[in-house]
Amino acid sequence: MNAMISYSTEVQQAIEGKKPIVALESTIISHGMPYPQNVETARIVEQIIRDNGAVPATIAIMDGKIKIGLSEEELELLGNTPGVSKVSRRDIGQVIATKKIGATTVAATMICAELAGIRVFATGGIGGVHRGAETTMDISADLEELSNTGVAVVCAGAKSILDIGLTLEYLETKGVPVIGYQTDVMPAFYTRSSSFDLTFRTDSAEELAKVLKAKWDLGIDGGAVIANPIPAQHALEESFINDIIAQAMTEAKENNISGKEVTPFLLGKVKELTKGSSLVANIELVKHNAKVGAELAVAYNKL
Ligand code: PSU
Ligand code: MN
Repeated sequence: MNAMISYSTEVQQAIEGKKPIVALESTIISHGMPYPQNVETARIVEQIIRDNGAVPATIAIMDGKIKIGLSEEELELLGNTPGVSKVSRRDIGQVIATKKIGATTVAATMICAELAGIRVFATGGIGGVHRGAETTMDISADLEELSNTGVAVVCAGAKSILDIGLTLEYLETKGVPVIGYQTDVMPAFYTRSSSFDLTFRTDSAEELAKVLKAKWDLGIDGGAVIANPIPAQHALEESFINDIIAQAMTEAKENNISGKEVTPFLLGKVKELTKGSSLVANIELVKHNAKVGAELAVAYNKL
């Protein structure tokens, strides 16, 4: 095995025992939620995956290694150390070589999961094409990764800080299936729906697993987006959240936020402006994605 990859005992045993595994990202912990809710949520999400018959593998970079599966102390370090690096594809070599603490984005987590042979990954939301990208060219590396790397990402869609329509266009061009899980339309993270129809819907983890197996067995590389809407009782009111997103975007512009800071800035502002109600919604949708991710990993493992 690669000397730059280190597995937790739990994940190592799961690999040896051919058990279903669900990858989890760490940028959501370091940059997506405040302490201590970030670490608490990470622990709860791992337990949900165990309770649904799979093994969680939270991924991060520490001590010059890719860690597949984190200890309690490592989770705490990630969630409560100032200056943890946000690591996407371009940053991996640098953060390993300089032995910094790195939190992996969707893109980097997909890369690490594939290296570890893990096919299913659960998170909150993917990055995408930002609103105004026709001038800023701000398009998340997550989309390119979904095109190239063979991991299915269970998420609640893309936040409307992004241009959801352009994000779907980009994914279509890159050949990435976007599969609605018990939905016909693309969910918008805090809300269950958007105005964008999806071309394919599945209603069970077993069906989803078959779709992925058919694609990969044919040698059609690349990932898939499994779009799983936030549970209805936790969804936010659409006009409320849209006004807040608009304000967050104005503030990002006024503060000249650019590059990798854009997404964390917008996420933080939305949380502040909703007085925390967005955080509750965020936690609940991640928990739901973890459950569906575990069910998918179990079903895929049986095929
Ligand atoms: N969207 C969310 N929560 C998040 C992120 C996105 O609702 O935590 C994080 C994920 O790690 C995602 C990254 O991969 O932001 C995308 O950042 P960028 O737009 O800079 O590629
Ligand atoms: Mn960007």
